[in-house]
Amino acid sequence: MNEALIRQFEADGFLALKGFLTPEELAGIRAGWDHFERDIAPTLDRRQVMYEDYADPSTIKQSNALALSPRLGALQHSGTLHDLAVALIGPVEPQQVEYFDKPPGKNQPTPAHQDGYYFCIQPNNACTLWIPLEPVDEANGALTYVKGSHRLGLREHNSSSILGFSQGLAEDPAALGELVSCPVEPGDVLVHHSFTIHLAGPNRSATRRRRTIGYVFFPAGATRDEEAFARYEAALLNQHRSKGLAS
Ligand SMILES: O=C(O)CCC(=O)C(=O)O
Repeated sequence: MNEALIRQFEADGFLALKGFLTPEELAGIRAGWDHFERDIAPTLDRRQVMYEDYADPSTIKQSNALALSPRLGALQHSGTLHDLAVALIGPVEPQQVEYFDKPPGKNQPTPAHQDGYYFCIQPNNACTLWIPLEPVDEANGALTYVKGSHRLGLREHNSSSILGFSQGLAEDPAALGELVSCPVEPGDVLVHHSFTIHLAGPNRSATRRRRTIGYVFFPAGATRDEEAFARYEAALLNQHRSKGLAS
């Protein structure tokens, strides 16, 4: 990874890497996703795989369990994604592999948030790599960053009603910095720091999905702030209870 990109990540808190994955790497990720969707997702519980409509599998929207698909899990530990994370934050402890979709016609935005609010770690110097499986633009919910917001530290969050995002930023993100929307194509990779504020609009298209995979890397040796994490988990459970996903 060239030094200029590392400096840019440090300055902006995110990177948009065009054509980062080879066609072979992308094909492997797609195959890993297909295996997860077809064979693994149906065996998981309602909190491990979330749907806009639990009666309709085509409305799958989110999961943190993609590492259960061996091809996806393997990429946490070696290869270009792992090496990218190491180049940006130093030695890593790979965490969950996530799925973010926005089924057409369901109209759910991604509330502005900092991943670090959910992670509750010290040092909170993690990164997420975001990998689109299809073109993502303004119509189907491009990811938008607040440039330089990783330097603002952890901000206040409130409970959100959006399934999959139990917490949203308490402030107006536009008041905190320049909003940079990042349209992407398959093969591109977005990376953000755990303090970088990000959000996405709803999928306004009638037909297109918006399938993306997120690799989370903590810095090696990070410790959990157990009190903050317990608060976060309680808020998450509350949201899931209010939606009938937990008792
Ligand atoms: O894909 C999205 O809408 C949200 C992604 C996200 O929050 C993340 O990758 O940390």
